[in-house]
Amino acid sequence: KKREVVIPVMGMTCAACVKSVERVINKLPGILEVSVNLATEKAKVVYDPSQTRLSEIRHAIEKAGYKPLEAD
Ligand code: 9UX
Repeated sequence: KKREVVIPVMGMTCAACVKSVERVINKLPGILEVSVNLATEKAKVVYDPSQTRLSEIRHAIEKAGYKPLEAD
């Protein structure tokens, strides 16, 4: 099973921020694709919801120092 979510993320100001967010999300189990866009301030994640919950993705973003808003 596969689910796609787009999460607005506040606080990313440079390309290294983008890489940090991508890295912490990619560490979670069952992550299939991650694409973070600095211009739109959104993280698109394709994942297996039986392995990682959306709340865990959001928590990983917060722990890295950024602010996830409500998913689209
Ligand atoms: Mo760039 Mo982001 O110097 O937390 S890494 S602003």
